[in-house]
Amino acid sequence: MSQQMIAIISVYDKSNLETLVKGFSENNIRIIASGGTSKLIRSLGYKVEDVSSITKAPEMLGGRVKTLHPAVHGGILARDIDSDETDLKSQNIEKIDFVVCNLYPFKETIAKENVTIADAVEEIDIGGVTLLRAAAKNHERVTILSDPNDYEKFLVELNDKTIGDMPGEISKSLKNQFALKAFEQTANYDSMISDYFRKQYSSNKSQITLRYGANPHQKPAQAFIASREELPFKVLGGSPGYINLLDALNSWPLVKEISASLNLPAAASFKHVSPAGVAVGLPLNDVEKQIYYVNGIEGLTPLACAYARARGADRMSSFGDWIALSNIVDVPTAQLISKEVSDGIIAPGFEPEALEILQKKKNGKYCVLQIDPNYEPEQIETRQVYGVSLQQKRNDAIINKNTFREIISKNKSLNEQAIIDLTVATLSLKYTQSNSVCYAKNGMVIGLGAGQQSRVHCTRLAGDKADNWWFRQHPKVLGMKWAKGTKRPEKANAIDLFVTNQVPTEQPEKSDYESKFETLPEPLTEVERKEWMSQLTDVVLSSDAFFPFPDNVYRAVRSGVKYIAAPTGSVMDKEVLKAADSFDVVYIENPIRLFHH
Ligand code: 93A
Repeated sequence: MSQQMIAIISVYDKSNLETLVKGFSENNIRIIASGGTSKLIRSLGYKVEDVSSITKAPEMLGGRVKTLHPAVHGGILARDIDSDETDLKSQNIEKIDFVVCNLYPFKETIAKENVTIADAVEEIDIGGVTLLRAAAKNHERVTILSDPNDYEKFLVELNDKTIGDMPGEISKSLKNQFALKAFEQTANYDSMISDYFRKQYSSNKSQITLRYGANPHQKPAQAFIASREELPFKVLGGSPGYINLLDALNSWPLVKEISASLNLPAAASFKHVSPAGVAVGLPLNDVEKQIYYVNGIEGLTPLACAYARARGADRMSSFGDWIALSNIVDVPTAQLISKEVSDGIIAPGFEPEALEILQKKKNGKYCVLQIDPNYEPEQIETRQVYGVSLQQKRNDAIINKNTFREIISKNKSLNEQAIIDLTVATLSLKYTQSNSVCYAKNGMVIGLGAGQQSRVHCTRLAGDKADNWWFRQHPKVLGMKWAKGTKRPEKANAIDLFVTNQVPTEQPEKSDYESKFETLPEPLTEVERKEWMSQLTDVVLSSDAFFPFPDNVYRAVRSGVKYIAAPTGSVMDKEVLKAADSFDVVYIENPIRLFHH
């Protein structure tokens, strides 16, 4: 390294440049720079050569080719090995030791109003990115400075003659750090460019602009996929919002997986990125038909039954839901949906007449998404929270009947229906905001406690919902005489007050409640409640993580729970199991924890 060291400088952002150039000259480093940069250095009174002095070629194409030349890139990329030395010698190229570069302001340019594609194209830096990449690639030998804020730190080492064997050597750790920064810069730069052109050339294919994010003031907002030419879904109606897509992309895999595990059509009714109802298409009895508002409808298909159950489980929560269906949507299912207040649907396909029905909903604004059923997301998923990227392998755990083999209670009898219900409940938890506990029966979720910080609160919330579901089937509810014109959601609200023993006694709420009925129903007595609850049996319960205390079991059995699936690992496992055994509950150790956030 007895030869004079060489630095090549090509910077758009010329801040701090004088300090750096001064440092280079004091260390007798030869400076080569591109047009504008060399002009500035010269005007500051420092010695500088133009890039053309080594390339023997002028800058051309209006600046599009400034540094793109073997004399530059050969000089940067050459290693300290004989074959590279021979190549350089034969081409009369000198090694470059320092590269200083920052890029054209693509981001700032596209942020300007009325920017044209031609404007944007001119701001795509090619030579600079190549300088950054080449130098970063060869960072074992070359130092790459891509940030004017790093010049001082660099000069401290440049002036420190104790680093390495030769003057001018930069420590390995600083070279590594600078190389990483350059790689991050080119990666970010490229993603800005592809983001811009995705919006220009692939709008409504691999990218859709959203009205806003989670809230109306969160603009701009978009959805896109970089790994495919098209998003995995097509918009067949309306325009999805940010939360719609969160619902769609959580509810679709849920119904897909339930259907694959049980070989039955599945439906989900989502609100705020957790299920309000989930079910498979088992036939409905007369009471179920009545409480799910599908009595009198002929020709209910298995898919229609699945949706009727999913929608009917917790009608208040499902008001304005997002629907996911595992199968091609048929006319009877579309007809059921057309009568409900709902925000949108995702399904693998639609019969033409069914699609027509759905496209008419909400004055044509009903959001209809068709998912590619063969779409498989990438294994690694990334998201950003408060500027920090979080990355994990997707939760690709398969839940099926094999999940429920490890029965650790004394009672070990598990029947087919319980396995169906456990599969529905457990898969539902996989796509529910944690903590979560789910009660299921008859192939459907009947109570789900989501997003509670305490597990027993989930168990209580879900249990209370299961109880409400059961009380809605009480003869006093089935026999309610409604005032003319009372709408479905109003009925759901009144029934909820009635079954939860919260019939209003104060005005104006009392009159409001009473106005919904033609004949006011007699409240359920304590005896009637007890008697009715004793008939709720064979309920399954699944928990997304272990029970820390037996109180969960005590609460669960009060809602007819006979089967529990939960992970173990609590210091209280024995106590929990003892409690389950004391009620003859079948307790299954689910080997997989299912937190979801
Ligand atoms: O148009 S370019 O992509 N072609 C090039 O060969 C090239 N080499 C460096 N732009 C190029 N650069 C960029 O020029 C650098 O990344 C830097 O941002 C800018 C510095 O130009 P000047 O020295 O003329 O001010």
